[in-house]
Amino acid sequence: MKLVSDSGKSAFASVPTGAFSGENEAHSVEVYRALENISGVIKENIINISLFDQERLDQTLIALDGSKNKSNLGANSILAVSLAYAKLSADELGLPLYQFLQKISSNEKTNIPYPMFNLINGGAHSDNGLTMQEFMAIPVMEGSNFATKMEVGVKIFKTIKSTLKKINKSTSVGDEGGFAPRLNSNEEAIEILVEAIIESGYKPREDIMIAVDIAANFIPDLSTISYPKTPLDYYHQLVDEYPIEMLEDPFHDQDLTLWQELMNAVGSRVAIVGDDLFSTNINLLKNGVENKLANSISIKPNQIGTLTETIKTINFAKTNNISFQISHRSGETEDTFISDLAIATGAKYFKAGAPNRGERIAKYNQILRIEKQLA
Ligand code: 2PG
Ligand code: MG
Repeated sequence: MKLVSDSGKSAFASVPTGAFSGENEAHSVEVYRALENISGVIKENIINISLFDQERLDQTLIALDGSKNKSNLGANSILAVSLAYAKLSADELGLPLYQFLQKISSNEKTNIPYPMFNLINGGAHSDNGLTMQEFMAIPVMEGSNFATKMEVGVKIFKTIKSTLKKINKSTSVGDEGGFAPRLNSNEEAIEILVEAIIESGYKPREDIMIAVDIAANFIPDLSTISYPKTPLDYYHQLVDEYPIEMLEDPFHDQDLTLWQELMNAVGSRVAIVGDDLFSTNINLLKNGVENKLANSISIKPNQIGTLTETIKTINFAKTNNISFQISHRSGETEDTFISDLAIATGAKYFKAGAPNRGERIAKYNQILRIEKQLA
């Protein structure tokens, strides 16, 4: 959608969608309805709001919707307006978007995050039968900039492609641009990743860490992947055996005791990320902090529906020592807002899929551009 200011400047925003939306997420509506809502009732109610007051705009949108989960107007219509308004405000002030976002999130220091390259796709993002959803490489080499990390990601991506060719597996890709071969197990996917890291000339653990998004809500019975071990023991073993830095959504979001047990077992060694568990919702995160469910959160603006609420959740995470990744969705557009948001808020990680396919590359490229400006 496009927002125009009195001075004639304009800003565009487009918003993504997930393969499945978690139950706790804000609800989106059909695209045609979202567009109708924007050009109808939303336009009527925001036309007199001046720029630079993000909180006022977002509160107006929330009140206008009136539901608990943005299901009346749709989180997609609301977020698009919220993001376009931020872009337009930045432009009117003559600021790059990340600087404007840094200001409104009251963040003192920008940060260039670690990229999380999703190199093997499974779960709901492919039809290869892999139960876990994402197998990611995180270049962590001391002293390397984002540009170098990008090259490393591309190199490992290419190595996986030749490995798969050698073993006669498909090299077609899944929703997030990573390969989606039929493999025998989740461990086989992790092993291919580890081998590719070594073959590309890097040291697992020292240079590259691995993140796994289990997306457990979409695996009806977790013991099918962990058998003969319990899921808890199975994760413990994975962390012992492989250079794993992060386990995302390891359990269903109802099984809170298991989250706590995993935190007790390996929380000091790995990031345990609540994605569907928290859905970028500050109240769910508060409960997570109180009950020690996780030590990390995935931030996706469209899970909550406005920029103001997204920033509030981020700031709450920061004050409570919860690390965070800014994340894309499986169904993405070419919009690069999240790249600016990650740098502006000081995110530790940035997850935008494989270094492949335009909608993912666009986001990594925007980080590269800002890195250059900051240098
Ligand atoms: C996730 C996201 C992004 P989806 O689970 O972390 O990778 O997937 O957008 O399909 O929810
Ligand atoms: Mg996830």
